[in-house]
Amino acid sequence: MIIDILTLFPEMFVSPLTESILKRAQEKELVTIRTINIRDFAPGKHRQADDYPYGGGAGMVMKADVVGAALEKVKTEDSWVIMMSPQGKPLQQKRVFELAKISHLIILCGHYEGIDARIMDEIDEEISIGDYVLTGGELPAMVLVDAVVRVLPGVLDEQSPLEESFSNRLLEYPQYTRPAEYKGKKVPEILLSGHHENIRRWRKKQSLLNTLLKRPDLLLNRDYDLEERQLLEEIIFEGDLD
Ligand code: 4G3
Repeated sequence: MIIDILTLFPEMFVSPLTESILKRAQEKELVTIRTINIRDFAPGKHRQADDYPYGGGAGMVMKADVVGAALEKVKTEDSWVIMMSPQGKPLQQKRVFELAKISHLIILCGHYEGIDARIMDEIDEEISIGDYVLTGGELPAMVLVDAVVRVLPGVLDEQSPLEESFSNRLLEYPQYTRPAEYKGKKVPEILLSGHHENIRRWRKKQSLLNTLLKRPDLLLNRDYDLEERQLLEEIIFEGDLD
């Protein structure tokens, strides 16, 4: 997969892309991530990439001709062009898995009050990372890149992204590591039992309980297998829900 990020601030991406899992994924050539400076496509000695809005008002608008020239430079037959925007469809894990199958993603980061509206014909999809406004699309682009790259085959050592929270649409069960006791709190005994089937069932129940308490909306419009029905019944009749 190739990801091209079009931005006025390529320096913002340096450390997120050169640390930890995103760094390893690039070293293993599972993904090529490039940043393209939109300002490089601004003509003249001033390299002006933004201008005052027609009709007046606060802030600046990114110029369609400059952004358009940058897009034309990187676009190919296989490109899918995404713009990070508060007006986009809110990103969910399901869309992350779909985007991970595309060979060439181009991510356009708007800044200021946005980009000249005439660029919209050249955009395939607007994506939002949530209902709030940031100073630019760079942080949202990093969120999107991180979410997509982590589900590419070979990026994580385990096959965990397939059976995790939000892909089976339940929150995660609690995790514990050493020490066996912290501030008087012991690790649940079942995790030390070595009984893998009991542990699996306990974790599933904890996931259901966690989801019921923290994100009950995720339990609606979901299919339940027999075990999940039994576990939910146990949870309800044990009654320690508070
Ligand atoms: C307005 C994305 C602002 C128009 C971008 C870009 C939040 C998100 C911006 C535009 C952003 C988000 C830049 N803020 N919720 N700011 O994903 O095209």
